[in-house]
Amino acid sequence: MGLNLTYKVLKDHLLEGKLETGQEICIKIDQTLTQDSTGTMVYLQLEAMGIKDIKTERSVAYIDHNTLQQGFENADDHEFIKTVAAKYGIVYSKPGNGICHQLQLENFGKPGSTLLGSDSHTPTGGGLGMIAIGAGGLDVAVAMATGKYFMKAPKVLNVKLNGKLKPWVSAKDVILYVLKELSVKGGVGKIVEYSGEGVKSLSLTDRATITNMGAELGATTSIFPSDERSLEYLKSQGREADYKEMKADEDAYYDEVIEINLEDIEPLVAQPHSPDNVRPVKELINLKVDQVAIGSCTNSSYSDLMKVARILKGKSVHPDVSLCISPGSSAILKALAENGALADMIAAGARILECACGPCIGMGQAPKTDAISLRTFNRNFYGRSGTESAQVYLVSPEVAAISAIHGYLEDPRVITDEIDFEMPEIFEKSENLFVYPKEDRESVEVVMGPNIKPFPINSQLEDSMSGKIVLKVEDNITTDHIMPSNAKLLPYRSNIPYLSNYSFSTVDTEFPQRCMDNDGGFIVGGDNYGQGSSREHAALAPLYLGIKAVITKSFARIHKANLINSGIIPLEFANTDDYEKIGFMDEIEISNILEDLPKGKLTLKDKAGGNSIEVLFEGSERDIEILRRGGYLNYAKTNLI
Ligand code: MIC
Ligand code: SF4
Repeated sequence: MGLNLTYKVLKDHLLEGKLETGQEICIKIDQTLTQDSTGTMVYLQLEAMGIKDIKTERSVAYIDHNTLQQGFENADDHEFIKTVAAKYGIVYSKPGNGICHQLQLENFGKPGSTLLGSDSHTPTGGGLGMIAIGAGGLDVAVAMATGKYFMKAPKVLNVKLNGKLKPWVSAKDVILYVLKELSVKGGVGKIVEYSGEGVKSLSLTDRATITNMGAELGATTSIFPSDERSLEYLKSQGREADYKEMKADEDAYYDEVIEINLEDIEPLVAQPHSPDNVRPVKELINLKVDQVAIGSCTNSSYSDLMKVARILKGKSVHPDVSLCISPGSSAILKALAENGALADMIAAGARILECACGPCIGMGQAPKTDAISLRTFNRNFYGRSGTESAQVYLVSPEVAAISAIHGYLEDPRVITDEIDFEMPEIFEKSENLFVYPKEDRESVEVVMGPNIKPFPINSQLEDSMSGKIVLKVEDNITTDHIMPSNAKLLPYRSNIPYLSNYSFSTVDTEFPQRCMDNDGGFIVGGDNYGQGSSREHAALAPLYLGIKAVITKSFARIHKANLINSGIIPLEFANTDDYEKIGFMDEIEISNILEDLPKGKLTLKDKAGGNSIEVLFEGSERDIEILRRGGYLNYAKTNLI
């Protein structure tokens, strides 16, 4: 049987291991990206590795998350990243230039290449035929230092697209449809590969919307073939030379196949508080809306915003609605300014925000108490908007724009006018917001302001551990629960001691203090624990608080890797019913760890209930060695560098 596209790219990049599903492989990483909120930690770790040069072809450091400079903290972080980038030969993207994934696609995306990014939506690059994976910061630092990334060869889920979308149905509805079908854990351990006749009808940025939100499926990444539409896009970015046709063999093998007829899809909405809680828009019309936010790495492309501008043209935003729009990149904003679309948005009453993540990560525009907020973003987890009582609904740009005018959730199929606009033949870019590294890097001095604090490093694994269950939580706990992000906390991403005071603060405010009082302990969780962000702070803050192991029904991929990288053992119940047998504040003990870990089976003794519970460790030999050494940094320093 022939190769699918995923395995073709993996094969071209294979450095170690056998390319068989489930086996650990090491692949060559061509490009990396970081953004500021995870980047400070990545570069502190890179510095700690003591290397001189990076091994990747292109590495870029973006500033897009913490762009508000209310105090010195964010500015300190930016300066640190800027100087570190100059030292190692990394391109630096200034605040205001745009959102990392949009910029990476426009400026550096290359069909057939690999990209590792310290942000979970790095799979956006899959729209251009790349294997683009989101990972924890330490994995990205190691990829820069060595050019290597270790992963389990994934299963490949083929989504075959037939037909064509109907008017007013968009790429966002396609991915919401897939999420409804597969759920937020449907993609775990898999790469989602799109194929079929329907692919041709989707523009490059449509494809990027779909691969971007594949992160919400829990998938390792998603990928589209690279074809004429990719060439068209690369031409418009002045990068025709980077084009390469990429597609699966005719008789390619797939572990699973699902078929979707694009004609069956209608405008959809993801209701609070999960991206897979999807329903047709038509069933929820008349929901009164307070805020509409358009933008984010999912839906802030030129064509997304042109559609919005055309819907708003000559109309007024409803008096009760606050509409804010954040363009994905400075090149897009410039094009909208030049062709008058920006003026149409402003005339309609939209608030134009800078080109950055903004409200998507709670950096400003927190909605009012109990607000209904419609967003074109990818996540609507509890509390993420910055307002705990807000209800966030995820929609397409078309639904967002028409709803902003009407003041309640509206189906865009009520619009009778045709929308039409031309794509620019070429996007003229101003390179002024990128800083390319200079030849002479020797003299660069890395500047670390007072906001930047040392990060915790674990010590060698001990053979037995005991302590209390200091927290017991339900299914689908997100990294936004474990380490919340909002305008008040984001400036402390380079300051784990401060941040750890807020770990699980929307779940249980006593958690950090309880950890201090009990000399750390253990966390028990349900299914899909740690879904969402790639932020390794969700492992580093618990490490700082003394958490030794996390026992769950199942983990989300990036968070599990981050726990291992921090030297915290991720364990799963052999029998998920045992979740009920362990109680909050029970005293537990796990012994014989060094011998049992390689066997993948450990015994947890619950001292209070007298129960012996079997727990599983699923990981490679290398993962076990990392845990033994007390984390990936210790391991990388001696084994990889
Ligand atoms: C997110 O969308 O949750 C973020 C903020 O981009 C995160 C990264 C972070 O927490 O800094 C992500 O997706 O990885
Ligand atoms: Fe930024 Fe939001 Fe995209 Fe995360 S999901 S990278 S916060 S725009």
